[in-house]
Amino acid sequence: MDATKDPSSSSSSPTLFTILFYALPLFMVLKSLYTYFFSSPKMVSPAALSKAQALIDSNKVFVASKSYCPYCKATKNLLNQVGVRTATIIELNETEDGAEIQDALEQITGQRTVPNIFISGKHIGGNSDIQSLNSRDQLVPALQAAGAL
Ligand SMILES: N[C@@H](CCC(=O)N[C@@H](CS)C(=O)NCC(=O)O)C(=O)O
Repeated sequence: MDATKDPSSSSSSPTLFTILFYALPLFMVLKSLYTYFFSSPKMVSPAALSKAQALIDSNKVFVASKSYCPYCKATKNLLNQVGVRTATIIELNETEDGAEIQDALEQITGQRTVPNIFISGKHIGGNSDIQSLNSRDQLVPALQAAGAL
C-alpha cells in the first residue's frame, strides 16, 4: 500500500486563511516600521503655526481642547475650581482649522494629545501634568504669576 501523501491535499499547501493569518500582521508591522523611520514629517502651514503661536503667546491661560474629551473636561473643571477668570479654551473639534492647529501645536510642543495647556506662554503639558502641578501646590502660584486669578 502506498502511504505517500497526496500533494494536492489541503494539509500540505497553505490555505488562504493561513497566508492571511501570518502575512497580514507581518505586513502591518513592516508598514508601521517604514512609516516611523522613513516617512517625512507632517507639513504644517506657516499660517497655522503662527496662529497657534499667537494663541500661546497672547493668552494668560490657553487650552487646546476637544469638547468630548474627558481629560479636557477634568482640566476645565480644575481651572474653574481654582477660580481662573481668564482662560482661552479652543475646542479643536468645533473649530474649522482645528486639525491644523493641532498639527501646529504638535510641531511646537511635541505633544499631540488634548488638552494641551499653556500658562504665561509656558507649555504645561496635558491633564495629568496640570493635575500634578496642582497636587504639588504649584498651579495656583503659576496662575497668580500669570495674572489669571
Ligand atoms: N495623558 C493625557 C491623555 C490625553 C488624551 O489621551 N487625550 C485624547 C482625547 S480624550 C487625545 O488627545 N487623543 C488624540 C486626539 O484627539 O487627536 C493627558 O493627561 O492629557
